[in-house]
Amino acid sequence: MSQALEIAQLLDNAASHAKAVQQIDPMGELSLAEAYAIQSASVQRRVARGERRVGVKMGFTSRAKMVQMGVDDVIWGRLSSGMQVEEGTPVKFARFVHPRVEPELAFVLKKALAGDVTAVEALAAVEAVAPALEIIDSRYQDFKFSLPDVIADNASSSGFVIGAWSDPHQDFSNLGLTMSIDGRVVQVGSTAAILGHPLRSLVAAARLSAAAGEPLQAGWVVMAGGATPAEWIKPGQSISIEMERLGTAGFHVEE
Ligand code: OOG
Ligand code: MG
Repeated sequence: MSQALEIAQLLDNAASHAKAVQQIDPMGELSLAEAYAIQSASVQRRVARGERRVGVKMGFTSRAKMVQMGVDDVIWGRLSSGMQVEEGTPVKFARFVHPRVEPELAFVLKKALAGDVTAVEALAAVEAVAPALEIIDSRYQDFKFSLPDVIADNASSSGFVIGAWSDPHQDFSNLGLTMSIDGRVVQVGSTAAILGHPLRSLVAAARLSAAAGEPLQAGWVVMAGGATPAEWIKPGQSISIEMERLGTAGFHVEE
């Protein structure tokens, strides 16, 4: 087995058994191409077990997230069907290593979208937008990683929850949002924190995924990235996002 496949297996096992592993590249020596090859191989293992690819997530698209995690490059990850959490349903805490949650905006596409597209072209491919929560769960001890580490670990992807879909032909460039845990507001922000406009995140997703030979497909979801720092999740908690005009999304963490 090649070293990339071995690392992919290590990280995939860490995710399936909810058990942390040591950083694979603490000094950040791997190239980004090598790190993405590991990511691809680890998601391939999920697909081989019967999961489907359902979209893409963007990471570090806000200053808040870059500062919180000490990383300053936009990254992307692959979403699979096993990561989708139905809105309002319970998620078992035992499925995670040390989960965090962050407020995002989600797109669903009505058309494929690939390569160097303008924001106008990107919008024309969007079927709908929705408030969303991402559950991130780094497979590395203490949630600490270098840039290649987190890329290899599928950008900490673990779960995502999407609220009701809305018409994208409205101004969603600066929608106020709050994230609450057990009814208490823990983060306040705006969709403008996502690269100044969440559409820019979709433009980046179209470019990066096409460059990797996996262009965005009709029906795929694109998670635009956290608008605020992430918060730790504990068993028994209920988490929700409320977004101006677009509404809410939430889930409950089961003991
Ligand atoms: C990496 C994933 C970043 C986002 O929305 O910025 C991310 C992490 O913070 O563990 O999902
Ligand atoms: Mg995220």
